[in-house]
Amino acid sequence: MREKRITLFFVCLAVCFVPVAWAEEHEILGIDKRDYESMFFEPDYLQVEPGDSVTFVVAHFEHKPQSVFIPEGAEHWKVENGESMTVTLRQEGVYLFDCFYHNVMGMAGVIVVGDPANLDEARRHFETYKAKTFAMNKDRLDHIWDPDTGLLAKAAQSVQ
Ligand SMILES: [Cu+2]
Repeated sequence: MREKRITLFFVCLAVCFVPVAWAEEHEILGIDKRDYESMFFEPDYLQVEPGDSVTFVVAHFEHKPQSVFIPEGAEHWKVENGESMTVTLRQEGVYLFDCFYHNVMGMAGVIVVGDPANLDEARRHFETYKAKTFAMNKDRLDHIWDPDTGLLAKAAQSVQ
């Protein structure tokens, strides 16, 4: 009896801790102003594994991070005014998010979960979105989206 209990205890322990050890937690901050930059996310690019979580941390009500483009089968998110919100990203692919209030200033970012297999579709969406949305800082995300030198191009190469 006692041995069974001890075995059960260790099985429970394993079940409890194994997923925690795998999934990583990340943070993206909404920043108002630093040096000559204002209204941006830090980091504006994250590469994570399926099952990882990302917490959007905003200092006050003036930021409202939300998903803009997501892989098929994933779920959209919208952070309430001034709240922090954690999303768990299980679906692989490229996610585009922005700030509801400051997307016009180029306050946006990208998360890649695992394999960026939907990159072509995401890029088409981003080009249209950028032309429609960004009035300022139009080149802010070029280091991510540039077809040759961008972080997404490198991410796609690394999984091939
Ligand atoms: Cu904002």
